Amino acid sequence: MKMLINQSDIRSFNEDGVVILRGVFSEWIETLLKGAERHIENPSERALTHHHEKYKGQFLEDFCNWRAIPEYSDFIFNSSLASTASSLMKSNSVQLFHDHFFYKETNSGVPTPWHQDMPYYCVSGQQTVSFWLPLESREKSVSLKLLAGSHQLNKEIRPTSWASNESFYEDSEAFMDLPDIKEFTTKEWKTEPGDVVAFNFKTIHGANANIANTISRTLSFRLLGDDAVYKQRPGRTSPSFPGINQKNGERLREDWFPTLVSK
Ligand SMILES: O=C(O)CCC(=O)C(=O)O
Repeated sequence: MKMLINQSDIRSFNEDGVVILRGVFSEWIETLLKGAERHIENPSERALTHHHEKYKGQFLEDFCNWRAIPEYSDFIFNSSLASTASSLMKSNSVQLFHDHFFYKETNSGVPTPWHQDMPYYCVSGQQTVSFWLPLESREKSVSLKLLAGSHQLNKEIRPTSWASNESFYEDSEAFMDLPDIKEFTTKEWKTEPGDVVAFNFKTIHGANANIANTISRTLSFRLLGDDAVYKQRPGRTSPSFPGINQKNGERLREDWFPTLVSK
């Protein structure tokens, strides 16, 4: 398979916790758009919507739909997603964690707050990667923004509910507050369909609100490497996996989280 990334991309991903890869999934955009259209017509019962009182549009997010949307599973199993993840994470194995869809209607006005993904998840480990794939051209001001090096903080950031800003778990002592974002270099790019922003689950990131007259659809595919294992959190995770029935330190069950690469 054609190598889509180079050593400098791998270095940036590991040092900064984020790298942009230009045009690597261009040939999959038509398929993913078809999937996103199917998805928006049939959101799952896990979908959440967010509104801003001053704006008309809504922001919908939905999780774990790769089994229901054939275009997503085609992409996951047949594109270079998994081999790219293996190179970036320097991992012999790659396991699918889940997909996450972000659909922002025109003038939805709801920002994605600064956060780390990891503390919302039932996993721990260093070898993790999310691929944030915008399906339309995105100006820098409405693209993803990430804090370089924040994946190396030695405590996780306290997760909060995006709707109420309340702490997600009762045992919130295990977490730290969001650090001063001015102490980090912010990475953000104008993006085109086919580009992907790859980042570690611990990299702090957020996005400005869509106040434009254009819709914004993005898919994030979350993948796990060799050292990623199950972690019991002090409450319900997001996404939640009811009935997962796993113990701390176990590799995630293969029947729910298929292995995509195993060297
Ligand atoms: O696109 C967004 O608004 C947020 C994306 C995000 O938080 C993620 O992919 O983890």
